[in-house]
Amino acid sequence: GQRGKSSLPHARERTLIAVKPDGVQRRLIGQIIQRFEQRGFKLVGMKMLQVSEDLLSQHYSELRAKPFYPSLLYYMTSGPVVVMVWEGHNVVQTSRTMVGTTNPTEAQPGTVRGDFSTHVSRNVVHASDSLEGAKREIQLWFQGQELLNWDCCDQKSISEV
Ligand code: IDP
Repeated sequence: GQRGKSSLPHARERTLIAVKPDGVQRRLIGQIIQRFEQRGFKLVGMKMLQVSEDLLSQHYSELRAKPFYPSLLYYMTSGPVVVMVWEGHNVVQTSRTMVGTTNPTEAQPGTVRGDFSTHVSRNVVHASDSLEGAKREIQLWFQGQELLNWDCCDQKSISEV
């Protein structure tokens, strides 16, 4: 019957969202979680941690040559971050839209960055930018057993898959 369809890959798409140290300092964790919950995504993993330089250098390996890389490392290790995995239909792309452009100067009001930030060096939140990136980042930040497969009681009202 229809029940088996809940395991279709696109309904199970996952992405990594992190509240960066500035977001934690500014007490924005709750508001950011609320946006993903109310959109209809499912939280399948979450933790607060002080990030190591080693993990960050892997997370931002593509940015190593950038002039802002040292200050990015300093900022991201300046305090705790809250890292989460969210699941749902098209969650990678939809999350990027919800988070807004990298540079808050261009971010639309209504997006996290457009509502809560003004400068690219303190843009509050991270969201994976592709399916492959999400897969890589989730494996980097989480152990398999830290991610939960659970059924949301309202799933059938949120998506037909
Ligand atoms: P993204 O976070 O929107 O995916 P990336 O280009 O992957 O954007 O950059 C990663 C992070 O590096 C940004 O979110 C921001 O915190 C920081 N960053 C990017 N460009 C600059 C810059 O020009 N100055 C300072 N920090 C930057």
